[in-house]
Amino acid sequence: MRAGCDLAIRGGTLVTASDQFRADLGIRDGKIVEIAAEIADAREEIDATGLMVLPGGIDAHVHLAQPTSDGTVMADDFLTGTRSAAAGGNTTVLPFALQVKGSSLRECLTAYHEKAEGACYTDVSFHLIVSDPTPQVLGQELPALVRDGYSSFKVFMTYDDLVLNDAELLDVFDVARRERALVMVHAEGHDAIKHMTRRLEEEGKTAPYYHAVAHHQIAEREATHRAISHAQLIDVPVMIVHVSGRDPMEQIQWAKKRGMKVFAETCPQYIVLTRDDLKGLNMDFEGAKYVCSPPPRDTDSQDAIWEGLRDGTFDVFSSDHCPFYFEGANETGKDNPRARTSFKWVPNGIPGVETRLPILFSEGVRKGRISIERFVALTSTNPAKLYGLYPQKGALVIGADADITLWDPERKAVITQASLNHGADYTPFEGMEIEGWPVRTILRGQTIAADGEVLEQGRAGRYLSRATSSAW
Ligand code: DUC
Ligand code: ZN
Ligand code: ZN
Repeated sequence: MRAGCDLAIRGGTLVTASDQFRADLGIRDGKIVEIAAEIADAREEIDATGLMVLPGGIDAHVHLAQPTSDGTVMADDFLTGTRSAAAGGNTTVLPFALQVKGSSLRECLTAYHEKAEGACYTDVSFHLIVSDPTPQVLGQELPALVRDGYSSFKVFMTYDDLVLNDAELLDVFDVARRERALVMVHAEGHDAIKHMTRRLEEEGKTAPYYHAVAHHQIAEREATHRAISHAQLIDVPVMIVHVSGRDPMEQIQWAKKRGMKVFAETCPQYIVLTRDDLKGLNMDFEGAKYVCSPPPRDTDSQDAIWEGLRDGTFDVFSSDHCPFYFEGANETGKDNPRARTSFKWVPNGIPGVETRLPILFSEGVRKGRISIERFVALTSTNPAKLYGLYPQKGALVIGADADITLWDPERKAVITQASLNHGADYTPFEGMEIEGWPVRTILRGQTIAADGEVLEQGRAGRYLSRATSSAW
């Protein structure tokens, strides 16, 4: 006799990256085992009438408990960061294990695993950040790590402590080609940013707003094209992350039109913030709350990003959750004495793992800019495919992990710091009115968050070893 389900989700509308339909969904032993018009027997059930049943959100770009060059402490560790992710409808997050220059990648990775062990509400898997591509790293560590399931890594074209020069980028791309890994590129031109920063400082333009001038869209466009050209030369797929505006996006369209395997990610800050937010109330320090790299641009770029989200220029929509305190104890926040002397000392990054899905749903689906299927593709199915987790994750199919977000498309909410679970002491999206909200997050069949409350017994997140990216 066929075993019954542990849990049946009844009466909802299932939504995938390509389809939506009314069905019940049955779960046994943490897996989806049945999708049918009606499921007969189940030990427990959830009434999902009026709700959408989505594959759990996968946030493929978050920073948690990451070491910084100046000792600034991040506002989220794995405990608070994944708690916030779960409340926001996510079942998997992919943070970065950063190689500190002079250290081995393996060493940094081991330390990072120790931080995550037993602390996660969602499943997690790590991208690597390669900051020191020594012959040992390129020849031995990186190939071995890709084979161990770390199938993606990020490289930076800016930041003193992270930047790789063109020769180093090409070397890393070579390894990615040999090992069939996916390289994520932070594309901003280092020298252009440094030049602009020096000039602005000489002119006394040191307020947070000038971060957006120094990190000019032209510097992002140039670096994006350079990364694409290097990838073309080596014949390797690349993912351009956190694309902020029209100019870099056009470079991606240029490459895609030519059939290159160039993939792209954008984030909430590029559709709902602009560089004017960095002005604060009156060019004051409040603007530091919005300092991130690349910075938000203008309304023309917002329009372009929406076009790109609709037409497939963008493959992935992530938060780039990189949380710092605004105040923070002992000068650990954005508002610290050195940052008051120049924007270049303001920690770059904003929190957003909990608000990513509501913002895209509300601004995108509710306002008719993207379909609900596209929403699922951008926030769950595509990241699962591109980062080697599909179909275990990102899919409502028999045999997949029962990672599910129940979504109320009608629920109205206002984003406020008080209502969020992250560790930061502010949200850059304060006061945003939202329509549509995740009302229950289910990880491998177990409810981990419901109505904004994260369940302590839901701290069941596991580490995921990943397969080769679909980019190959
Ligand atoms: N790059 C990121 O990916 N996140 C935050 C800051 C940065 O420069
Ligand atoms: Zn980056
Ligand atoms: Zn980031």
